[in-house]
This record gives sequence, C-alpha cells and structure tokens, in this order.
Amino acid sequence: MSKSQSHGNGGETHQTTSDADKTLTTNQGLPISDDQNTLTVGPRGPQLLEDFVMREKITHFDHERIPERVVHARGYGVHGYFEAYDGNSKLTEAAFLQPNTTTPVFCRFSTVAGSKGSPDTARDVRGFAVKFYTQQGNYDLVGNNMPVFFIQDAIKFPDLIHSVKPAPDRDFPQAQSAHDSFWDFVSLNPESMHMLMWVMSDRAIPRSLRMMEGFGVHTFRMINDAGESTFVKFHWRPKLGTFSLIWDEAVKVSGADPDFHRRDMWNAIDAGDFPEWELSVQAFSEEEAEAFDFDVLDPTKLIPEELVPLTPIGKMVLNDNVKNFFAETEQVAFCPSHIVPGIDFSNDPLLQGRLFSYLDTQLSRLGSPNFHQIPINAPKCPFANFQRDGHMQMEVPTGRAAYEANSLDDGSPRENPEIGFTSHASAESGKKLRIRPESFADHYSQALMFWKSMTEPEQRHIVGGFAFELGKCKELNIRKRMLGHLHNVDKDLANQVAQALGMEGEADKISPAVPVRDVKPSKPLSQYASAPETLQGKKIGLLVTNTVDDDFYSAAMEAAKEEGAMLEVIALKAGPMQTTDGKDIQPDHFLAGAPSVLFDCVLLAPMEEDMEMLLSQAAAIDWVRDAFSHLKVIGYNEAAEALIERSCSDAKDDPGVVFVEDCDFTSFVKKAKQHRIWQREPSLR
Ligand code: HDE
Repeated sequence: MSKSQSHGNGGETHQTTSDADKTLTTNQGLPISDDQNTLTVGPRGPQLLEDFVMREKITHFDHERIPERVVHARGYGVHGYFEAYDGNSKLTEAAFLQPNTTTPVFCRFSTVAGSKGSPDTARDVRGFAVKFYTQQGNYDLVGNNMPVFFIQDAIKFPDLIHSVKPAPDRDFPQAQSAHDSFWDFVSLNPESMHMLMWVMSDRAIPRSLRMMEGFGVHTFRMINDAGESTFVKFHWRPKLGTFSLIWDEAVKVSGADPDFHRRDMWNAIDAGDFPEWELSVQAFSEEEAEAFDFDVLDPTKLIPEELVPLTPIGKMVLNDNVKNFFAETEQVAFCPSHIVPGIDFSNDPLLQGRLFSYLDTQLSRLGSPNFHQIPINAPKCPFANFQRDGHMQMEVPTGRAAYEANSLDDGSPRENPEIGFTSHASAESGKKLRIRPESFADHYSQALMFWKSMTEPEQRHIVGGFAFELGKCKELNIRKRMLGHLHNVDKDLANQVAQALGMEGEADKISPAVPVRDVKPSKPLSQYASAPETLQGKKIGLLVTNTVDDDFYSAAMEAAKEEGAMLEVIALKAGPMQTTDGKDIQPDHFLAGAPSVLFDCVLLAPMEEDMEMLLSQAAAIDWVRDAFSHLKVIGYNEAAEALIERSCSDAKDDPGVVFVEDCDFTSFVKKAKQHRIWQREPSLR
C-alpha cells in the first residue's frame, strides 16, 4: 500500500497520504474517528469552530483548483518513451539522440482556445508537447499539429488570444473561432492567412490524438560535437496515419462524447494498443536557407518537403496512462527554453518571445519557482544548484554555503565548461529597432501552396470551414475583408466561399505587400493524397437488436482483431444479452447512448424478428443516416436492408454500402480501410 514517488534527485522519496495501516488521518497524521459528522453542541446544535478535522478537509477542498492554462487549458497527458535511431551524431551531440538511447517522455496534447472543460472536438489547433527526461536534463519540444502559426512576432500573442477567447463582456462563445472578434483580428493581420488555411482544413478536427502529425513550427538549430550548427524543423508523423473527422461529425461528437479524444487515447493505451510517432527533421544549412524564397525565421512559413526532405531521427511510443490527472497532466510545465546541449534556438521572433513566456506562466499557474520539484517536472538525472527557498520548497538543502563559488563546504556543485550547455556563438549585430523584416512580407503564396496541395474533398472542407465560420461572423465588413484576403490567395476559393455566404462580388480590394508567387503544390501537405489504407487503431460499431447471430458476431470480432481495429457492440438495451447460440455478451453501448458518429465504420446486424420495432425508432434511422452522410462504410446483413432503405434511399449502388454475405467480411474490410467514401460527398453537401 505504501506508495512512494522518486524525485529523481538522489533517490529521495516522498510518501503519499494513504499509508501503512489504511487508517484515515488528518494531514498531520492524526487518526480520524468520524469523517461523517461535524462537531456540534448537542445533536441539533451549532457547529464548533474548534472542529479542526472538518476545517482542514474543507479548507483543502477550497484550494483544490489552480488557474487553468491561459491557452491550451484542455489537455491530455500520456507517458511513453523515445528511441533514437542511428546516424544523428553528424547533426547533434544531444545525448538522447545518440544510438541505442531510450529516453522516458511525457506528452500532453491539447486544444488551444477552449477552457479546461470544453469539448475535445472543437475546431482548433492541437498542442503537441513532449518532455524528454534526458540524462542531460529535461528537453521540451512544445509543438502543435500544424507547422505554421498565426502571427510572426510574440508581442501580438495576447491580442490573438484575446480575440479568440470568449468576449470579455458576455463570456461567450466558448472553444470556437466562429465569431466576430477572431475574424476581426485575423482579417486585420494578413500574416495569419497561411495558418487560417490550416485551421479551416480538416487538420483542425482530428479523428484521434493518435492520428495527428506534430511540428516544432520554428526553425531550431542542432549542434554537433564539432560545434557545427545546422538549422532544423521538427516533424512528428503518426504510425496510424493522419485522419480527421467531418465537421458535422465533430459537432455531434461534442455532444455525444465531449471526452472523445481523451477516451480514445485512454482506451487504446489501456488495451495495449500503443500509439507511435516517428520524429524527423528537415535539416538545412544557413546558406541553403538564404536561397529559399521565404524566410526560415518566419513562423508563418513551412519548408516544402520537396525542398528539404525529412530525415528520421527516432520514434516515440506512448504506453502508459497517468495515475493521477492533476498531479501529472495538470501540473506538467512545458517551456521551450528547457533545452539540452546539441539543440539551440534560432532568431525566430515568435520563438524568442516564447522563451520568456512559458517560465513566467508556470510561476503564476503553479505558484512557485519550485515547480521543477513536482515529480512530473523533475529531471530524472541528478540536478543541483544554489537556488534556495521559495513557496513549497520540497527539498532539505544541506550545508552552510548557498553560493557559488565557495570554499566553505566541499565547493560543489560547480559549473562545468566541458559538459555544460553553451549557446551557439552566432554572429549578431545591427541597430536596435522595432521593425518587421521585409523577408516576412509575403502572406499569401504559401496559403496558395496549401490550397493547391489539397485533394478535392479537402478543398471542399476548407470552403465549408470558411463559410461556416464567416457565416457566424455578424459584421459584414469583416466578412468582406476576409473575402478580399481569400481573393489574394486564390480566386476560386474566394468565389466559392462568397457564393456559400451569398456575398458574390462583395470582397474588399486588398493589395498584397509583395506579389503572390506562382507556387507548386506540395503533396505531403494533403492528408488524403497518400493516406494509408488501414483499419488499424480505428473503431467499428456493430449495431444489433435483442440478440445477434452468433456466426456474424464472432466473424466480425475476428475480422476487427485481424485488422488491429476495435469493435464495439451497440444494442437496444444496456443490459447483458445472448447471441443466437446462447453465448453471453455485454453490449458496449445502448442505441440512444452511442450515435454512429463515435465509430469509423459500421456494421448492421439486426434480427429479422426485431425489424418492425427497429424501423419505428428514430434513433436507429438517425444512426444509419448519419453513418451514410458522414461517408462511412456500412456493412449489413439481410435483415438490415429495410433499415438502409428507410434511412438512406440514396444508398442504392453506393460502393461503400456493402452486403456481408455468409459472414465473409473481406469486401467490407477492404472498403472500410479507405476510411471514407469521398465520392458520396458532393451529392450530400
Ligand atoms: Fe504556446 N503557450 N505560446 N505556442 N503553447 C502556452 O504555457 C505562448 C505557441 C504551445 O501542454 C502557455 O504552460 C506565446 C506556438 C503548447 O502544457 C503560454 C506564444 C506553439 C502549449 C504560451 C505561443 C505553441 C502552449 C500557456 C507566441 C507551437 C501547451 C500555458 C509567442 C509551436 C503546453 C503554458 C502544455 C502553452 C505562450 C505560441 C505551443 C502562456 C507567448 C507557436 C503545445 O506560456
């Protein structure tokens, strides 16, 4: 029972409160005799201030909350490990990137705008922050699931965030950008245009945290043991592929399961299906950077992989759920300034601002400069210095001298030029000024590159995204300004959005600061151009009635297992049921509690004798209709034909509606691996 947590600094341990004899005690260790009744004068008399047991309990409760993160408040953390590949030493001396090195990591995924209790599937950027507990100290790679950002200079960050957060007078809208103040801000900041293309695309509504890419966004440096610097951009690529929801699905999932992403991650890890990402860098020299037609210090630009391909440097596996959400996920403190020898910063003005902001925010959020002593933040290598005291000091530093250098104690710890971090000695000079470099002035060319790189469905969704969001923006002048920007990106895009809004010909005229370049598409920017055909990590929903055919059920289970997918049974009632052969099964859901939006593809296996009743249920009709209009593959048995006819009369001849004959799931699985039936979409939306 005695649980202890290592601090990682010399094996010191801390006991948790629940210990040896399981007796409930106060925080001072006093056994409690009665935890149900407050101390009163007589059974019906007044309560006594003297009741320290009650006061301690309530006071602690009153202080249970800490300020939520000002951005990225809603997040989900998971433990795992990182394994370095061979061959990184020519790029970096970082110890955790050398061959045969495995490093523990903690990874926190998040939305940006919503508060801590907001739904997981809001349209938003996703944070992708990884803390590597290396032997040279903690390294934090604090990235996003999109490779660019809204603004070029950190000084604009508070304005960006104030514009997207609920309005200060009315405190809504929550967890969304579909409102006047956000579009007002971005339409007055053309540098946002490239990022807006990403945020209006399917990237902003990921299917799963396990199916998202991650990016370091800024240009960083890697330094090898000869002191040579190479510029790098970081990329995380998920083994399962990059997949997204459809907007209507995301909206409905928000209601059906606001915890959709965290539940998905928890369940996968709990089932031993550990998500994995490969970490790569785009590595390039300063001379190469000079030759690009954009500035690598500008965080609104990405480097097309056609220009600099990815070099894989390692992989991350997430394999352990947290034991306590608050202690770990809530208290974890990421700072881009947590760096190790072998990695360094660039002059990207957004990154430079972040190097200040994160430490500052942790001080206010966690309340003490000793936040590094909280177990989730403590390095797993020895650490020692002469910083002392402060709120919640957990250590008991010994010795008389708390300064460096000293000759009173044994003189240690001391600085060490051999192994210590040194900043790359880049040559910097210039006048002190507040000015944006001219090389940051092209705000439209890469937005156009993104647009051109999309497949047809992806383009349709971007148009839909802009139309939805601008449709919620009541100020017509803001819409017109945005249409003007979209015109500068691509006329066809602008016209489609204008048409959807009923505002053809109303775009403002906005002159780009520099001419828009004729850019080529870049294939890796599309999620679907080369999406893997797989069911791995996906979820199949099997709709049954009062019982289910044993052969169908067993074969479906087997097919799902073979594909690495999860199959969940949705029945009419929540209680236990039996298959036709009398096998006991416990449905995972009952119909009204699990709409088809929760699954990637569906199987319909009702019993003939239940059909009349099923066809009278709106929930069953909606279930199938939604699956169809969310472009899902639908497999069905003979009895389900009537249900399909009733819910989607347009399903006839649809390639994704597959009859499962003799419990053979081959055709269903083959189709379902395509993820969605895109050709169905134009006739539906
Ligand atoms: Fe952050 N950001 N950010 N950000 N950010 C925070 O730090 C900030 C930016 C990112 O799971 C805050 O601990 C500024 C870019 C992630 O705990 C805060 C600027 C990128 C997380 C902060 C940026 C990010 C944060 C709030 C503009 C992608 C969540 C709570 C200069 C490369 C980390 C906190 C977690 C969190 C400031 C822009 C990623 C206030 C000033 C660009 C993933 O410090």
